[in-house]
Amino acid sequence: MGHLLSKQPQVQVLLLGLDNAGKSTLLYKMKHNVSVSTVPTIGFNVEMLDARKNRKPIVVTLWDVGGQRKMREHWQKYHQNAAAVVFVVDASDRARLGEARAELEKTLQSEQLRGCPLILLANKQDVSGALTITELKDRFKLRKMCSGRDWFVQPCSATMGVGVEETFRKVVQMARIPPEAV
Ligand code: G3D
Ligand code: MG
Repeated sequence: MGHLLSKQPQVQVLLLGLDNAGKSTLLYKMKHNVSVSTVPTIGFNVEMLDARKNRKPIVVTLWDVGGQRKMREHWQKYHQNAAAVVFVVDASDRARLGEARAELEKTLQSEQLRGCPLILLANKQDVSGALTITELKDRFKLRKMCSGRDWFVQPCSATMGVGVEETFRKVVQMARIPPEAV
């Protein structure tokens, strides 16, 4: 909890996506690959990870606010201070792609997330038949959906730990640091 008292700039990152996409698995993997402290909470998981951006130490707080329908109304509350959004998609679940796309579109339409960078994760790449990042980009019409913001699509397998470090590096690189925090 020392982080809360530290002078290091803190960035808030939202982990979003449908239930079963792999958000909690990813969060857990990031924590154990990159290390640091946990804050137990009710209704969602939070992890604070140390990182360096522009050679300065920062603290990245990752919010996994839950993908179940009843939790989705709470996403809005976490949008305000977001430095980046990580939207996790189960790339092996073709049946729910439309639902995932609709959820992402709705999320990006939030006024508070205007211009907020997006990292789209094509998760579960270890499952045969999973959509590639190119397929996902096309199916989501991502270029059009993301006009006016930075975006990046990362393949990963949260369970295998493949693409997880790359995701964290990308998050740190793309996160917007509030000017007053530097
Ligand atoms: P959520 O937090 O987005 O709801 P979870 O999703 O992290 O709870 O993961 C949902 C299920 O998907 C879990 O399976 C988890 O192990 C699995 N999963 C997550 N990431 C991957 C991945 O990269 N590959 C594969 N094959 N499975 C993954 P269970 O069976 O525990 O419900
Ligand atoms: Mg979860």
